[in-house]
Amino acid sequence: MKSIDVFNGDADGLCALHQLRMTEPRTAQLVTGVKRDIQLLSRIEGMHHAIVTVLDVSLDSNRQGLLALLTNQCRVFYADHHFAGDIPKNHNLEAHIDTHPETCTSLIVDRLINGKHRLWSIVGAFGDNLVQKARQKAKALTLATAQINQLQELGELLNYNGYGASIADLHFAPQILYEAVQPFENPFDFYHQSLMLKQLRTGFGSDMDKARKISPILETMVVRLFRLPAESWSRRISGVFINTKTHEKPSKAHALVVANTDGTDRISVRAPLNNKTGADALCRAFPTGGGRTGAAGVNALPPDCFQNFCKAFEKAYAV
Ligand SMILES: [Mn+2]
Repeated sequence: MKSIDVFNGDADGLCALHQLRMTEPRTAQLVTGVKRDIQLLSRIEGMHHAIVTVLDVSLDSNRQGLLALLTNQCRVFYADHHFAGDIPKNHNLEAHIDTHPETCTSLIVDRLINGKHRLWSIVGAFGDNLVQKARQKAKALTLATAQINQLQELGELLNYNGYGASIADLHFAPQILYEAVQPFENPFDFYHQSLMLKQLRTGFGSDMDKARKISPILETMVVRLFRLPAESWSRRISGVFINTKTHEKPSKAHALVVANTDGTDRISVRAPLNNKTGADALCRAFPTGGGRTGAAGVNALPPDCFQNFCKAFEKAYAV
């Protein structure tokens, strides 16, 4: 039977698949995309009798594709931490869904394989901004502070690479980055040897220098909202930028706006770090919105909704 590995093109998706394939090696067709490109199953819904592994993309967003695959007698293994809605009951579906805000797909896989490649699960958790959780796991392995910082930087740089409107915005197509990581059982070896990682570090530094000059366009006691210009570097840095801002002021909710080429706005929302609630509900109230309780977004907000979004954002986190 043909195997297909479907994974989100961010650090969490990549590290989840890497852990699984080190544990259970398999030659598979890879299906992935930029981090925001989550409707990955729509690309393969015509497949029959395949073994499909799906990682780190919302089941609810892929429901149609999933049901088609199950109808076509595919066997599907699904691990994820995004909003799933009803999980279809089907003997060909093995679903491991945990939407707890302090977990991610790499940590779900870590649990399933009994911590066999825990270092990579920690990289994935850092990538998904679960900094406390990742540090706690790393400390339990008695890693030195310098090593923990390396895993964090690795997670953040892999995650940084996933952000963009299309593959053209990215330094590397996620599939290429995954294939570069694949030979490395130990993330520290990849950290020290990879020239691709070096290139990501340089690109990240230059994007971040530009972003640091940007001030919030709205700031209250409870929220901050930023807008970055509609350029490739903004789209690449947006994820790390908003995470950095959130850590600067952990009691405030954050939103970041970057215009799409069609005039709509792409919005990322982070709930306050010390109260990871409400981001998903806020974003789902707008067309093309979705996500998790702590981190969510609106893919294409019509320009005439922007003021309403600002009001709803302030209101969602008003004390
Ligand atoms: Mn994730």
